[in-house]
Amino acid sequence: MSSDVSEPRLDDEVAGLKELYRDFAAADLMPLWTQRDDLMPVAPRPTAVPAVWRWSQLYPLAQRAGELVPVGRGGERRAIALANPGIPGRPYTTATLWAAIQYLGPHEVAPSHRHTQTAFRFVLDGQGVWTNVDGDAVRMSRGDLLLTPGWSFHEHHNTTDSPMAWIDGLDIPLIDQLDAGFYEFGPTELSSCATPERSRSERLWGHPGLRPVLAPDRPSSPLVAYRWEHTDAALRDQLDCADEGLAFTVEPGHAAVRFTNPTTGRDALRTIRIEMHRVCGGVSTEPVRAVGSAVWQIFAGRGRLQVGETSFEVGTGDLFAVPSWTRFALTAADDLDAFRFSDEPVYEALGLDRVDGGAGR
Ligand code: GTQ
Ligand code: FE2
Repeated sequence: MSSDVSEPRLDDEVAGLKELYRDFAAADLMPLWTQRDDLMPVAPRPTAVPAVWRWSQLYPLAQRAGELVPVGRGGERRAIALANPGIPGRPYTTATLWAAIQYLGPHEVAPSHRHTQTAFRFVLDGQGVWTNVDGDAVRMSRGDLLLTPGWSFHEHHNTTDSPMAWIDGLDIPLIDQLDAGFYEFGPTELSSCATPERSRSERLWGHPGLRPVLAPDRPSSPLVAYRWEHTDAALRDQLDCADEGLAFTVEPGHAAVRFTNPTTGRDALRTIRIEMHRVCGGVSTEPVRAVGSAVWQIFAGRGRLQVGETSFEVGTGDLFAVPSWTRFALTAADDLDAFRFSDEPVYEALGLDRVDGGAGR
C-alpha cells in the first residue's frame, strides 16, 4: 500500500475522532476507553492517606474554640473534624468516616437535633456531660462508648464547672456520597437536665445475656451506653482465658471486643463497627489490609504503627486513619488499649468485604 493513499485517510480519521469527542462532550457523554484506570482499578486506590492527629495538638485547639466560638442553635455543635490531607477541602477523616473532637464548656448545652447520620461518642478522659438520646439522659465518663443511632434526637449538656471534650464518630462522608442526609431541629428548650447514674437504656438492656421479654429486635442497639468497667473486664478476662490455654484472642497477646446490639448480636450500629483492642507490651499485630476504612484512637499506652508505607509513633489520645486496602500493623511499646471504628458493616451488607493477611477478627 502506498503512503499517498493512507495518509489522507489517517488525517480524516483523526479529524473524525476529534469531532466525535467534541460531540460526545456536547451531548454530556464520556466513553469508557478514554477514562483513567482509577475508574475501575485492579484494587482499591483510596484518596485518603494514612494520617495521624495528636491529642496534644487537638485538645488545646478545641480549648481555644471553646473560648471563641459559642455553641447553640445554628452551629449546634463545637465539633472539629479530623480532615484527611488526601481529601482536601472536605472534613472527611476517611472516604466514609467522620471523626471529630467535641468540646463543651462549663454549663453549656448543645441543643437537640436529629439526622440520618449515625453517631457515637467515645470518652478519652473527663466526665460531667450527659448526652440525651431520645429522651434518655446518658452519663459520659472515661472509657465509655455512647451511641446515637440515626434519626434519634440528641442534645448534650455539661452540668459541671469544668469543660469536657470527647471524640465523635459519624458516617457523615458516607451519607453525603449516598445523598441520604436528612436533618431536623429538636425543641430549643433543654428536654431534660437529669443526671442519672444509669440511663433507661442500661436499666433495660445492660444486664449480660438478659433481654426484656417481648422487646422486639432492633436494627441499632437499644443499649446506648457501654461502660469502661465492662469493656476493661472483658479484655482482661479474654487475655487471662488465653493464658489458661483457651484460644479466644485475635492473636497471642492481642485481645479485642466488638460492641454489639444485644437484640441481634450484630454490630451495635448499622453503618459503623466499633471495637476495643488490647495489645500486650512487645506484641506486634499481624499486618492486615481490608476493604473499607478505619479510625483508631489510642486509649492508653504507647506504640508504633505501620500504615501502608508510613510509620508513626503514637501515645494516649492520638488518632489515626487507615484508608481502604492499606496494610496496617500495630506494635505495643507497653500494654496498649486502642479504640477502633470502621465502616465494615456497610461493605459486608453489600458483599464488598475482603481481607488480606491478619490473624482474622
Ligand atoms: O454531637 O450531634 O461531631 O451532629 C458532628 C455532627 C457531632 C453531634 C459531630 C453532629 C454531632
Ligand atoms: Fe448530631
